[in-house]
Amino acid sequence: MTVMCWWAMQRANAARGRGARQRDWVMGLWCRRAAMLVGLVWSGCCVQQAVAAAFDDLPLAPNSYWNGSDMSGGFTTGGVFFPNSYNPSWVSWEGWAYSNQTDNVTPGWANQYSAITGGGVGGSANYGVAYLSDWADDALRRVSVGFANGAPGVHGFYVTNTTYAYYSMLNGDSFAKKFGGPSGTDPDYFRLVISGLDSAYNPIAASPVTFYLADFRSADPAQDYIVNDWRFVDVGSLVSGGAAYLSFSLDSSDTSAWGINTPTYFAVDQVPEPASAMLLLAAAVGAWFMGQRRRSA
Ligand SMILES: [Ca+2]
Ligand SMILES: [Ca+2]
Repeated sequence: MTVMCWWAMQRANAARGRGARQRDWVMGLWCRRAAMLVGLVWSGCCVQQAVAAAFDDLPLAPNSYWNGSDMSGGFTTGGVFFPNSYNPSWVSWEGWAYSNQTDNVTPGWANQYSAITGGGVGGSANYGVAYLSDWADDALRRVSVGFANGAPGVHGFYVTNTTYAYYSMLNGDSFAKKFGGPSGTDPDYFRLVISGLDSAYNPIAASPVTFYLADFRSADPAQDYIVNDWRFVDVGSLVSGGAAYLSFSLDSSDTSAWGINTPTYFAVDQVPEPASAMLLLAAAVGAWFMGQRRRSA
């Protein structure tokens, strides 16, 4: 809109010499209103950006992680609380951790805090790591939405596989199968299911959002994949549907009597949402245009 406006003003300026001052004035008024509207929308989206959980506001030594061993029960980034349960007897944890580890080549549980991307979204150091087994408490699955529930538009976050889960699915390990099986044709999948909950933790009407961290269901082997980059997951339908919390669970085609065999981990990160980047650009063009107008007035 602002770009169109700028183009129209250039046309009007070119026509100024031919006595188009009236049209120029009307267009200027319209453009000021357009720029103001963009500014308002932009400031609205910045409020949402400010609460985006990017994990980079959390202190972390190089090549390390936080897994709840301080028994604090969770952490907050960008105003969003991520619950954690740590068991000192077993030296084990569940729920949400955060990490800046970069090892995307070493398979196995000992490398459970690394994302397969080797870092956070957009070159950022920190990212979140979730470990949610079949038996994880509901309270450990829930994360507050982080912006006003009912807000329309594109809302979401970035997700990828952990190095541990990625290589387990790619090659198989002592617990889990190689995805596709020996023939490569087994229709395996590993997916994240995100449900919207209201403030009393009841499911909202909007359908859960499903994201495939690996999908071998296609009959065409070329379509089979295991995610190894950051992918945006749009949960706008849950936010606009009134979700106060998002509840995360994992689902795999590879299960046994003890539950999911695939390592039940995923990595998560956040950056300004795609719609915000477009609005930021529009606002910058609008601001430049207003400056031009003031100079020429
Ligand atoms: Ca980050
Ligand atoms: Ca397949």
